[in-house]
Amino acid sequence: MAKRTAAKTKTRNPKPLTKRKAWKALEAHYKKIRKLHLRSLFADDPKRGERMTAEAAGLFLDYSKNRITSETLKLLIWLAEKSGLRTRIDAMFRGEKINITEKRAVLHVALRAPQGTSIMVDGENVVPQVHAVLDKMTDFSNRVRSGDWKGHTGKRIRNIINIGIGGSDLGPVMAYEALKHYSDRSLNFRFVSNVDSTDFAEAVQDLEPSETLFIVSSKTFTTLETMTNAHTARAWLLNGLIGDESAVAKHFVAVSTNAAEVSKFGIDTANMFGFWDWVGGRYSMDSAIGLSTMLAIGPGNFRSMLDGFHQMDEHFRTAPFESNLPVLMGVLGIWYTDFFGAQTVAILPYEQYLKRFPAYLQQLAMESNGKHVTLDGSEVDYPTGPVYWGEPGTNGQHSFYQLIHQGTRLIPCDFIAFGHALNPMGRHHDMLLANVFAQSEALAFGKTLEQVKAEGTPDWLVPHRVFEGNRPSNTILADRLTPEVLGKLVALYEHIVFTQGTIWQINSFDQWGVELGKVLAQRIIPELESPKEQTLGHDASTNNLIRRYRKLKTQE
Ligand code: G6Q
Repeated sequence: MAKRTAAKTKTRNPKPLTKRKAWKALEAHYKKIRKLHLRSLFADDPKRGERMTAEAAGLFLDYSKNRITSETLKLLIWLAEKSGLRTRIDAMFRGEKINITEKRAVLHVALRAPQGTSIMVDGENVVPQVHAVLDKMTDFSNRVRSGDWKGHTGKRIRNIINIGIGGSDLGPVMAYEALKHYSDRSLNFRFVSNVDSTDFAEAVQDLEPSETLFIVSSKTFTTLETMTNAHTARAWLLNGLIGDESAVAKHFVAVSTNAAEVSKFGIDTANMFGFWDWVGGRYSMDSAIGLSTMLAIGPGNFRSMLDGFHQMDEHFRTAPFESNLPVLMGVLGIWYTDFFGAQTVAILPYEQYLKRFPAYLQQLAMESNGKHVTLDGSEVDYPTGPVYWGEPGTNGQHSFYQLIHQGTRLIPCDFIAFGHALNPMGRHHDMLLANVFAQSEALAFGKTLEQVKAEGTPDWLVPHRVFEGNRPSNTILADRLTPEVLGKLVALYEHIVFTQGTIWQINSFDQWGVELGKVLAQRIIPELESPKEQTLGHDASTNNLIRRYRKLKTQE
């Protein structure tokens, strides 16, 4: 990889998106082809199913079941080019401060940059720092996994609890579930995020404090939920170990950027794993925030996950847009969101281990692209980030797929499937894959009135059994779910989000909505807890709810 140095690139986009020639051309094109059915698109081009595919770093993408023609794709790619996507990709990889509202670089790609490469931030190469933290995590993980690291009473650590929320929780939970097959089964992993005390109570109810290690994961180390849970964890530990404060050192480690707060909490900063302000929370699962992942799957597997991320980064950075997976999927998302008016995207992994993947992508995409002003602060006049949701197949088929097939909304779907099961048994995997292929086929082609009639369906029932079809989907196929493949998949979606954020001209890297929630709750806490009723300055509804809660609290 070439040495990259920060230089000033214009991040503001001078021409409003909807005034671009490419946008106007897409509007006109949409009017022409919006009624075209996938049935005729496939009938007119027998090679479409092979032609509209792309492959990179072992991920195969079939995008032929989208409501597009070759012309659509050309126009969408033109739009991406004219939106300065290439320049912005380069700016990100060079370490420029493209997160303009927080004046920060956006360098999750540096977290997986191989040793010996160079990415400069404020005149300093950050890659050696990344590897120093990785080495420290490796050493710690090896000590815990081998039993060398002992608890305060000399017992081996058996339970590891990650305390964190949002970006400091969803990645670790998703990766633990996704890679459970590769995890050390002699260790128990739990994740506490919610400030609801049930989360903590259930996580520890069958655990022995002397065998339990807490990882307090918080970039800021000031987040209400995490700090409340961390203090409760400390009290639980000390209570279990009969109050010896020195036990904290053996049972608590921290992952944070805030050394001062970590040591204030009582954690030795020697047991702190750092990261940097240029790693956004939702882009941090491959930083030290992934310490629980490394403890579960081991340092070797963690590094192959990083390698997977890096392979997708390099593909995104260098491949022509026409065959660039994140760009293709990104522009297709723009096509449905901004031209067809689709409001959601369904993520449908046909792999049980990916059961938390939709929830993870929900934060990645919705916190990043849930924005209504452009980089220069003007209100957008087009829809931005859609709602992400989903469940693993085949379970979803027996619940919400009905609405995707026959409802009144257009819901583009991403199907994710693998050539091999990690726990092969009999015919299960063939059945699983038969279902994924059958679903995308049925969504695209449906069932016509004539077909339903020909089946001998009574006339009154015919309309109910007709499937309009023309429901778009992507299918991603990979060999099997490994740490490396997980890295590729996550990086793929990170860069889809980046592609779309760039075209929408928004800042995908701040989260003022999340910050607002953090501040507002702090204001109400004393109003709920003060012994004397306070003068409340909220709206009438909030004031009333606060008063009612105070009354409820006093009743048995
Ligand atoms: C992610 C967000 C948010 C954040 C949490 C936890 O991009 O910024 O989800 O990760 O609010 O923040 P801390 O790690 O600072 O506790």
